[in-house]
Amino acid sequence: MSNAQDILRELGIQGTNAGGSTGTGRWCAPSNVPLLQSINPATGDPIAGVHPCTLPDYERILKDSLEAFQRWRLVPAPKRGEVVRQIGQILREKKDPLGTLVSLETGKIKAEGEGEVQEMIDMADLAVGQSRMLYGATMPSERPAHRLSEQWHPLGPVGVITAFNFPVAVWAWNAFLAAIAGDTIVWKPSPKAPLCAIAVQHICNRVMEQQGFSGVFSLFITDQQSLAETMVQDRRLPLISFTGSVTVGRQVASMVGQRLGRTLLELSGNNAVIVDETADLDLAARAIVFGSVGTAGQRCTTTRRLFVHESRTDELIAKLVKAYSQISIGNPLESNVLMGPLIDLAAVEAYRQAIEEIKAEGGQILHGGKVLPRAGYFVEPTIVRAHNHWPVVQRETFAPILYVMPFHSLDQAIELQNGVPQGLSSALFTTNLRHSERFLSVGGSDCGIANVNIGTSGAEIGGAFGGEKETGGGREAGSDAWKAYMRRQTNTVNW
Ligand code: UN1
Repeated sequence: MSNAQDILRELGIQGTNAGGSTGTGRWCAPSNVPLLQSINPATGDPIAGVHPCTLPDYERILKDSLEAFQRWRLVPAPKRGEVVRQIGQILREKKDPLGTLVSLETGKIKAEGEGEVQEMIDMADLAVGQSRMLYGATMPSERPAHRLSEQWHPLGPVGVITAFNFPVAVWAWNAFLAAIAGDTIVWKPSPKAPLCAIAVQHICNRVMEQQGFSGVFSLFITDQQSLAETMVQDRRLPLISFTGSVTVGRQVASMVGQRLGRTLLELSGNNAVIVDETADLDLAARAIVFGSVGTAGQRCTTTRRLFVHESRTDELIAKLVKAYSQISIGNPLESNVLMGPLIDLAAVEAYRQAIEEIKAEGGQILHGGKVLPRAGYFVEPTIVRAHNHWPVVQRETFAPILYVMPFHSLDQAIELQNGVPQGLSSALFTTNLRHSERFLSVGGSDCGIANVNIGTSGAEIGGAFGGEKETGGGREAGSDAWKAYMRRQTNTVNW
């Protein structure tokens, strides 16, 4: 790809863009609401503007989505799968430009931007297959001459609220399953990454126009909390899938709970790696660096805490510090760069505050700890010796800060790992079979994801993705996550 302008043009992004759409030719008209600027976090410069939606826009989008649902739910599921297959096909063609836009708008490195588009493609493939496997079950009835079974029906228009850090993949996890399930989708992307969403909407519009549909995939961009709340409180959306912080997730859960709707929550993680006395340290170090520095520490699966056996602590720290000092930080589109910027000034502030809190607690900074004095929102990846009970360690700071803590027994390490409010991802590095099984057993990791000899981030879409406790309990992507987007009906027939 040559330059940013060509890429934007190829994806249908203009200097200013409408922020809402339900199909080709069905974009919201500009209003007098102040323009939303998409900012390149590597420079602080604007990329393009977006007209945020108004309340009347939202009403029109919902109306289209409801009408489309009435038709879409009647389309045979494998045919719905075929539509998703076609979207996946265009994503294959647009992988390079869309991956570049993800990198440009969020600051993640190009390889990660492309990886995200690949995740969308994989998710489309999974959804195509799933469209032929929306299995119900039959059960023996206790009554003679009766048949007892269950089936899965489409649920309705679903609201999908995504975060800036995975601006396209998380939508795909939700939207492709919802679409093959017969639902329509209203997407509220993060106002920090609106252009990625607009680019995806253009792709969906193109395919849906060919199919004679509008309103199946809809876009609703707003930076107004009150409009987001209107969406969350809307009874016409039986399911709200929300990815973001625990603080906002709690509000979403209580608003949706109030109307007894369904939520699918994917909230903060506070993920730990445990390295025991038998671990392959080179393998562990590579995974820890990838897990803690990747996406500049802004994944919900980022490795934030490291528990290392006291006999290996010095050796592992030496390896990590060496690796950290070789990480090139800079323009995420340059091929040698391994870490880009944080998303915005607020994120840099949260990093700075965490570092101050660590110092006040008496934490020893082993590497990094500074905001970089340059344009854009760059910070140093940081390693700190800390204690698990410190409030700063107990919460998720969306930045590349790794807390290192020694332990003496595996039971102690597991207790410390589980001793936080969040429960998303976890990993043990060991060559001891008993340790591995103990970690995965009922008394082991309490997280939604528990890995052995592979790090906390980089989950494949084939498994169900999500976590326990304050992470919210939702599951997205593979396995039987599709069931969240459908309603189960139990049928008894007296024949
Ligand atoms: C997120 O940060 O919201 O496992 C999702 C991973 C990615 C998904 C992260 N596949 O790191």
